[in-house]
Amino acid sequence: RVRAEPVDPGLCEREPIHIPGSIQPNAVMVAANAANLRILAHSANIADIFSDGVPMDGRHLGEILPPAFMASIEAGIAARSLEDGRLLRQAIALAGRPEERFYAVAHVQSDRVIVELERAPERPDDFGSASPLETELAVVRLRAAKTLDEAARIAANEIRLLTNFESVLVYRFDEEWNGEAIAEDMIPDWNRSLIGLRFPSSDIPAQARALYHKAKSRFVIDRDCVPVPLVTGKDAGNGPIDLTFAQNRTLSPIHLEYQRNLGVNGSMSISIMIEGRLWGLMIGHHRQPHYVAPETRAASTVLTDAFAMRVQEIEAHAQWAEQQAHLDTEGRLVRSLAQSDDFVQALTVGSTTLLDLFEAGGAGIVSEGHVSLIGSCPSEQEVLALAAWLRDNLPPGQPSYTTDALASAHPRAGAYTQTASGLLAAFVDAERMHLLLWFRPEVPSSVTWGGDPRKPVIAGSGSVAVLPRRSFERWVEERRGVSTPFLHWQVSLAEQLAQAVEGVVLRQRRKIQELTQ
Ligand code: BLA
Repeated sequence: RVRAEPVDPGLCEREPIHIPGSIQPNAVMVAANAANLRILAHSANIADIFSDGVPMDGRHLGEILPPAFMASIEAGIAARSLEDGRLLRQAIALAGRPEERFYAVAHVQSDRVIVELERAPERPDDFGSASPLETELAVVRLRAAKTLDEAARIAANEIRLLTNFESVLVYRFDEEWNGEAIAEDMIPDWNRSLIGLRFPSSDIPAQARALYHKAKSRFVIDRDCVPVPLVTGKDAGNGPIDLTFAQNRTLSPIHLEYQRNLGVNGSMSISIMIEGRLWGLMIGHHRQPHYVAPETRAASTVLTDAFAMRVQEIEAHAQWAEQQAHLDTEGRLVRSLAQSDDFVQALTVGSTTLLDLFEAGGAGIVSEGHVSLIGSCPSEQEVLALAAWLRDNLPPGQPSYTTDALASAHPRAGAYTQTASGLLAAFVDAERMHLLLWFRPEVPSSVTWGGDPRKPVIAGSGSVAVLPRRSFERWVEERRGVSTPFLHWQVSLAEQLAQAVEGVVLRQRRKIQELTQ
């Protein structure tokens, strides 16, 4: 299988994207000491909003922000309700500028209060505006989706209507953090499609995924804007200003280069969280700069959460239905175990056998050197060699083992990939003298990548060490020696069954001891 490693994976992952030292120019930022509310840093464009603003260093936040907003900030600090990414948002007017509205966001990070003030941009036609009614209707449509694909299609469409991006993609991570665009909604005149394409994990490196796990969304208005640096005062406190939760953080220049290569200017990504895991991203693309109004940003986050909840419901229901059928089968096997002194016979002979579990092509038991096989399996010799390999190579105490590409772990399995590329093994005893095995056949498949995943970066020049790839040309990888994977619940069910077998093995042993005494 292709491992998607860049030239030096560390280079991408080491970029400290939470402390870029700059923000996007449509906002002004001030940071103050959370204990005394004295300003200790601000963005260099402070005079855009506070024309008498310089010097700011050491002034009290209350000198520049309206009393009602200050009261909410102080209450939030006291109640510790502005930490861990929780935001205070208010539309405010500033002294001396009654005709203008500013969108203000405040939060606390590392003992600092960070306040961002945003002005509506000059081109109102770029506004997508979300009404609560529209959002509600979108949630109703999402709720009606019966499958993951349908829910993803509806979500991409609704979020595009809401935000006016030219394209919205639902991007789903796999187990190795590669990702796939599983739904796409776009305007007809953009001659490009990313649906169905796979992208290597290095396109969204580990520290970015960790950040997206915490902070739920990012909006880039203009990829080519000049970042506004943060200016720190005499006493800026400990360390650089952490912008993990800042709404107007500038994004990694390497990523902006990637966007350029993709032909994207304004963009959005919203984290799709399912059961505390970063499941994917809702991605928005625009060929021109694109501003999304604050209410609309909030609405798209809500809608993305609604999508996440619907996916969780759909997946939980599908799993429940499937699990139910297997629980019945397992129940029958456990009952026949209880009535039998010969567990091999109980599990391999009769109307219900091991082969009825887990959609396997073959199943078998290894019991102290004896092999019993049903269905389509490797030979007895090969199964014995596999059992020995499992005994010798797994850490002690591990109750089971599963893979969907056996030959890449156990080279001798290369001889029988057609019958057994997938393996689920559950161990009856700690010494692994008794094993339950399920085999799945190879399912040849192809994965189409958006560019060659073996070359996610190209070497930069001068001070720039790496650049993202330029080409997103389709690159087809043929996958051999891979089966459909065994799922987590199937592994635990197999472990349970192995435990039930252990009882029978012990009973058999006692009987033999009694007879021989
Ligand atoms: C971030 N990379 C991202 C983000 C996306 C992608 C969506 C989130 C930031 C955002 O909101 O735009 C990748 N975008 C994609 C993919 C698709 C898409 C896969 O539309 C497909 C549909 N990226 C590289 C390389 C490096 C890299 C080689 O390709 C590093 C050397 C880095 N990507 C990188 C970094 C970030 C990122 C550092 C974080 C950006 C930030 O939040 O500051």
